Amino acid sequence: MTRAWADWDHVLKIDPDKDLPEGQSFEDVCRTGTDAIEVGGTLDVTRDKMGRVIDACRRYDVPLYQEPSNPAVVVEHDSLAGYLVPVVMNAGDVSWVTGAHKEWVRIDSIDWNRTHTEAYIVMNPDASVAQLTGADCDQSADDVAAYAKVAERMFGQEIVYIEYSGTFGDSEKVAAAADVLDEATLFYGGGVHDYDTAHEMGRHADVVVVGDLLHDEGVDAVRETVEGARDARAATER
Ligand code: 1GP
Repeated sequence: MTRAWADWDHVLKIDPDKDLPEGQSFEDVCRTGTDAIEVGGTLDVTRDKMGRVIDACRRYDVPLYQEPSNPAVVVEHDSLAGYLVPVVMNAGDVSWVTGAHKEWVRIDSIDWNRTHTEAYIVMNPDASVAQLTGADCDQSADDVAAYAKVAERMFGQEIVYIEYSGTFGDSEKVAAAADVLDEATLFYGGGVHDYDTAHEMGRHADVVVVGDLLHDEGVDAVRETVEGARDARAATER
């Protein structure tokens, strides 16, 4: 089955705990040209905050996904295209591999057709996600490639996500993961802030994820990153 993300170049991640720049609306956000919106954050996220962002975005024509950081913030909403649930391959705390998931699956109402996982490789030790999950971020390009292969071949993951949240990462490590993946879609996120950074990571990753830029700089800056990711895809003809 072909998944929606096979055609994506760009994802915008909205942190429900952060505001939009003054004067900007969720309508502006949904018109940036991004292929999909993920609603999720690591800290201080509640179901209410999640719900508010989903409500504000749902009338526009962009697929909306929730990325829940734990089962307590999962929002059931018909307007969601689905749930992208993180699994952290290099977590020190096994809760982030199977523990939180084990609690979630006790709920009877899970819609498995709309529930998918993302195999994170967390690479920035200063990021909240690294600290929360106890991730070992000291990974060479070979290590990253090996984790990517484990995710795809042993754990059957359809999305491998190299996460440098808050800082721009090492494109050689992203390229190393891209080289070993066959079927899985490679996401890259972290520190993408303009056309050039989006283009650079978009040359290796299938999908460039942009987060903080929206809250810090706003929709025009995001639009530039959409162009960078698209042009990179066109140039590499993936
Ligand atoms: C965060 O990968 C995303 O989960 C995007 O990172 O906020 O650094 O853009 P930034």
